[in-house]
Amino acid sequence: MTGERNDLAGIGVIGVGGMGSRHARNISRHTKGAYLAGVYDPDKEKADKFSSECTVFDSPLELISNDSVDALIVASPDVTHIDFTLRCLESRKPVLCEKPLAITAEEVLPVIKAEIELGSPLVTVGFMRRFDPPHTQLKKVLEEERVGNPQLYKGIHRNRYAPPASEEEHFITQAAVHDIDAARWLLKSEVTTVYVRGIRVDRSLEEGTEDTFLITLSLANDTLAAVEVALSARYGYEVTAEVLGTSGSVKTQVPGNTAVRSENSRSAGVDDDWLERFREAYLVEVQHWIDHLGSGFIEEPGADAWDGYIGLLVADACIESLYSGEPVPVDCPEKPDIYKK
Ligand code: ISE
Repeated sequence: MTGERNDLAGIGVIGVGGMGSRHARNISRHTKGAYLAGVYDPDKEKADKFSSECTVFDSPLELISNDSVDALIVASPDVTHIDFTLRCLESRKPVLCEKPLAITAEEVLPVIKAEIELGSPLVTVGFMRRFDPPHTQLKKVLEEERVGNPQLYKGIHRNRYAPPASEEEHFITQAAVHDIDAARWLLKSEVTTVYVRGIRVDRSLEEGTEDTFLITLSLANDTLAAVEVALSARYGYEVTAEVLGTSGSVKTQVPGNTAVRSENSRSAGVDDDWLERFREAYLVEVQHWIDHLGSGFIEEPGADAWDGYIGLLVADACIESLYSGEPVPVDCPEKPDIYKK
């Protein structure tokens, strides 16, 4: 490692809003094998909160190129993800980029080209459900064939309030992209057709802006996925996954929400947001990333740039279906060899 502490990887974080701050604090306080070498955020007040723990850089490019930084986490606004990721590849530094990797699939192609030229993946995409214990336990049940062959994935993805996106297509790329990746990952197949319908639940949103979606995915191995993405659920934040197999079904169980009985009633807590619900997943994800940082490459990425690309290819089709009201086919290209795990 070129980091200042030879035995530890120096990690830089670009963007220290809610998500980036969580990554930075996980690196700085809760992981092994790495230290927080630097942060950048255009909001100096947010960045300066880390001035006692690391160098606060005045520019993202200075952070990326600094010798004390071995690898980077990109947690800046979605529209900046692809450019910062490409900059990290130019410096041959592994990068964990928050989802979505870009706004459209086409924007990801230069990253795929760059990694093929480099000869190995350097990019990991932050599909953290792949590290979420309720999801990994469900995946293990499927791999042990305890419910037969998977046939149908059903997902619920509810936010309290719609994320700060202006149009519904951003809701698809910012939120539903998780469910698309979960369906591909759990059913181990590629999407061939999408059908998406939407409604507006939050009446304070502009008329015509939809915040609640039903997404149906058909996959190449004749399996199906049905996902509800409800971004104005108000009561709390919930993500669940269930897979029906040929001899049973398996469903995620969310730990931690105690059941309270009092005054002739029973209640259980519901998480407030993704930072709370996926607290452990983010930690497991970043520790896995650190453990697999090679010099100039990443072994066994959780989700790689190809997953980021295909997720956006499906998201593009979901947006087209949402607006057309028709099913839309998805033509997933052949996976390049460097992404074949
Ligand atoms: C946010 O960026 C996330 O990644 C959350 O997992 C998702 O539930 C939320 O809708 C997104 O805005």
